[in-house]
Amino acid sequence: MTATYREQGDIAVITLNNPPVNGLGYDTRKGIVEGILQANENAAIRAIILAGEGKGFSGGADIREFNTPKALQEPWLQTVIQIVENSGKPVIAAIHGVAMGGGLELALGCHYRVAVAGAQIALPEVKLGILPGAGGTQRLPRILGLETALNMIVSGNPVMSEKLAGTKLFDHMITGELMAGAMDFARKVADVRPLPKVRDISITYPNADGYLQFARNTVRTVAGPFPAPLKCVDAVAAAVNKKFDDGLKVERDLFLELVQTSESKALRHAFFGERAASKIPDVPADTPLRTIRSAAVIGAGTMGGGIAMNFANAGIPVKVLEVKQEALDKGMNILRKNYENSMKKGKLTQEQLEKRLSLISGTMSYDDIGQADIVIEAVFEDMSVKEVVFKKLDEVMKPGAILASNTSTLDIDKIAAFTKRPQDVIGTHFFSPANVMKLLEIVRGEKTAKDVLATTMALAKTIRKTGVVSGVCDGFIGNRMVEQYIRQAGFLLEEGCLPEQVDKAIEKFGFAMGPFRMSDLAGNDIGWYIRKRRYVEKPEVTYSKVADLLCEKGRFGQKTSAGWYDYKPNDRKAYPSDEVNQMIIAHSKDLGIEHRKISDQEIIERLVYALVNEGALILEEGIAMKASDIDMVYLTGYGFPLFRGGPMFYADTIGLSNVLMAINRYGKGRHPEAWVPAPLLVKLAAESQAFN
Ligand code: 3H9
Repeated sequence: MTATYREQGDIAVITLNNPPVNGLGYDTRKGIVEGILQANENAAIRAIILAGEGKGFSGGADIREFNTPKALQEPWLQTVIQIVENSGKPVIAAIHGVAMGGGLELALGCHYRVAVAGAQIALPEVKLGILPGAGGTQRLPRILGLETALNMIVSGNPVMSEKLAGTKLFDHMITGELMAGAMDFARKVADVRPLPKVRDISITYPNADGYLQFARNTVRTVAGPFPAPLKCVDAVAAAVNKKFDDGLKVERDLFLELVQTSESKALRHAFFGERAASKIPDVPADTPLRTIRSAAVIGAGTMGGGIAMNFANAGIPVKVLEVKQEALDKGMNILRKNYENSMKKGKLTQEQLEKRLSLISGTMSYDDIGQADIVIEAVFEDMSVKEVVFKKLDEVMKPGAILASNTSTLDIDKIAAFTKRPQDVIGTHFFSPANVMKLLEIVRGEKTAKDVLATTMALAKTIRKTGVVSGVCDGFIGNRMVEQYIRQAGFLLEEGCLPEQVDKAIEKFGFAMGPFRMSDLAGNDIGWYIRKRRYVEKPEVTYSKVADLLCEKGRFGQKTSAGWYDYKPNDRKAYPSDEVNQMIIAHSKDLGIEHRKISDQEIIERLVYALVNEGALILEEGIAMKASDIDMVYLTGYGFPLFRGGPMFYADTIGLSNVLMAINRYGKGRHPEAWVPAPLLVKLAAESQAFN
């Protein structure tokens, strides 16, 4: 039973018991209704308490039921709330932990609410691309006022229960044990009539229409491609302008509309994808973890410094090692500047800045870092340099320390083999800027111990990253795929595009930045360095040579004020470059290619399907454990548009047979070798299946 009923003297207690967060799935909804009816039938019962078992009252509707028949199976949540509200005996919601979404809506349908401090109160539906669909948009403004309610509904952000003490939301704050306090309260109000109902409160706000118009304008500027935030305003407007039941109807219609949108499906995919990423089939959730109380980072460059900040931000002391005093001083200065910039933007107080800086210390001696629980190497991307570092780490680090490499492409197994403890070696691939980007690719070597993997995944959570496990291969999940994307971008230049056209098309699709602006930011020399290695190691892989020509001109990107675009001092804007465009056209002529007009659709398909096809190979090879892991890598590390749910999810929405058809069509173009369809894609398309 996911909702249990018991009687304690003259009080009935209905307890939601549907782990992990008491989601209001079909069985639970049915249980609540049965409990309310049973309590009403028993003349000895004077009041009913509704409470949650475990970590909270309720996290809301069971998201897993969405788009399944069960979600709409009666009793629907609105029906449940109606039955609660119409109960002849008072119903008291006893809240702890979380009251979110449908959970809060259920509480709003009760006649009274009591809570302990520390509970998160929210209507977070907007974050899932929907709106509160069980009366939340109608009842919250009645009880908290128009402005506070609208802010909560449009932002979806939680407010702590103690902050809401004194508002009409809570009739009583309980300082002791929740259930004892709720019992006392229930007995006090048991005979009060009429029963108070939130629906009966009227919303008073001077010039509400003006305020709603202002809210609409503000929300429009921040909602981007997501329809839900504006619909939230519409639903709240109905609370102001319509009778309660008519407002409920407006809300219900908007909810049903939003739940079907691809944006909402993508957001829900990302929500579950993030949680699924932390589950590793052969590493049980109860694997004992190693303790991480201190850290060290090798290299005080941009990456090393950013990585160190992550530890300091999480309150973990970290030592940064450099071989030269000058480099160390430079790195530590940049770190301080980064924190000072955050402070100037109001994101950090002086006290927090000092605290964080006090957790970071510099050293030039390996002996100083030997006692760290984890060390992350962030030195130059070259195997011989890694060899020197890891041999040294093997000498100095205490037994049991985790030895991690921030390599973005190199073989972790080879790196592990430089030590006598390969079981302690793992890849932790951060993304630049490492203190900002959410993604952490965690590379599991052949010999990486399970507890090292589990500890590193837990560490990712501690430092507020999305940890995604990748197997060992050149470039791991993210960079291996992006190579195909960049490759297509290069071929597009040869065939008729200019950098600006490619970037604009893919940015319109929703990417944060097109491939050429991205390369200019990262440094074109990095790709050049990798390609030079490829020309020797994998001569069969074809590339457009146009990027090499660019680098031969010293146009490495923003850092040299010239890359695919021109840059002006102190201005990050990319200005199309005549010199580069002429170079591209001349190169095509040399190859005997006549420039043709290429549509935005072709650009988007070639870039995105190149990702998808490589993603399918990565899945098939077991480098990624599941398709949603690939999506999480792209959503959190590569600026793939969130509202499209990641490359694999996007391919699913297009239909894999359509994707395959396009791939086969592009395979008839100039570079068939780049369009060999992944066998997994072919198989799934034939079976009308999806990746996710
Ligand atoms: C809604 O209510 C619609 C209504 O307005 C209208 C209906 C008609 N359902 O985050 P965690 C799972 S929409 C099912 O790691 P935490 C989650 O997948 C809903 N499952 O824990 C994970 O499972 P697993 C509005 C859910 O302690 C486990 O719980 N509500 C739901 O860090 C632990 O999750 C929301 O949007 C759910 N509603 O944080 C709340 N929620 O262990 C979304 C979570 O198998 N949830 N799970 O991987 C949250 O924000 C956080 O989960 C919460 C707990 C704060 C509750």
